[in-house]
Amino acid sequence: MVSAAHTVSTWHGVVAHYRPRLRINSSVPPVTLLEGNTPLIPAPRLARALGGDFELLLKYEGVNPTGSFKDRGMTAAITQAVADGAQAVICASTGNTAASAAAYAARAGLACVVLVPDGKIAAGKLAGALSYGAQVIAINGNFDDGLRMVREATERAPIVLVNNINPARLQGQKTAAFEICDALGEAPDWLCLPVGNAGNITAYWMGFTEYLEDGLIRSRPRLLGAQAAGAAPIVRGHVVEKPETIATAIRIGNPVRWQQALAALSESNGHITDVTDEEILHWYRMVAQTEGVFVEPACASSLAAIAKGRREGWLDLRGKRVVCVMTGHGLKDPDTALSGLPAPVTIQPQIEALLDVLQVR
Ligand code: AN7
Repeated sequence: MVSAAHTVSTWHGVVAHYRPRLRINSSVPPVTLLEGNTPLIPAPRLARALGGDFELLLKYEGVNPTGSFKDRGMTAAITQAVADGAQAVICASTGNTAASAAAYAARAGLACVVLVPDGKIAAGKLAGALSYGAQVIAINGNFDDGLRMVREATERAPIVLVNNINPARLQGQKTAAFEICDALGEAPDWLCLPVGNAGNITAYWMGFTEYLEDGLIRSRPRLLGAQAAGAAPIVRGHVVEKPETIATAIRIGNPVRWQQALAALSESNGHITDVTDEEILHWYRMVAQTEGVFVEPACASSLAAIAKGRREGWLDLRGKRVVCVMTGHGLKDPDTALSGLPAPVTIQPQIEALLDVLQVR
């Protein structure tokens, strides 16, 4: 006989699973939506499109509860906020952090305020933040302006900052590195990911480093970071005052974790490079059409970076195992998904009409 308990997931979220490794105040039960434990999907067809002769795996973070990797950091940050007795949280966001903060705050019964760049946030992210009941404030400015404002707000009002300046966020996000190592039994040769505020690259590096120090892996991966050409402060070496890219998630001109990202890149003997919106859009379509993995545009920057590195000859992946982090779900940004693709053909509900338009090769 199957008892009811057997029908319930044995996964209790990243804070419960990795609690001894997380340096957060977790004196209360975790505020969780059972985030994490995301799939590491082999992508052989995409690897062939990228030149073949290496193994490619996609860490599909889009299947987290609010559709992005931000949930890993948010379960940690909101758990700590509750443990610390907070009543309200605030963040600036290009969208995913806003949706995630709103969801975890709702779950914890906290008030949540999010600042987003007016008109430059993907529809699914705005829909999420509003649906979870956050106070959403659109500013006539970009993410960097919003961050400056929320930092100051937390000094003047009793409200906790949940941007990745908050160390608990990185503590939660480093669990993605743990999961990859737990799944593979070792670290991959390369880890590729988009870089916006540079919290995620910093958190991954922290995770791999801690597993190395504890003898759970023998080596750490090399890091390949990707920025959008119009929003590439780390690649250029200076703040970008007016960042622009189709990949609105990484439309950031002055990353908070800039120095830590540089340290991680240099310690890992890695690379950071910039890719154009055209390249991003190309690989955005490719990952969906070759592997059935629908991601938001920012994610495709890591694939575009691989293509660029191989084309220009500075990235040798022969025989290597590469993990690309697909940080957010494609449904977050339906407008970009639909633009540039033909609308469906409309036909009469008759078989002849269907046979006329069938495109089976
Ligand atoms: C899908 O939500 O900054 O380098 O405010 O949504 O850690 O900033 C989002 C960033 C990559 C970059 N991929 O990560 C926000 C925000 C997706 C993202 C990044 C973001 P970081």
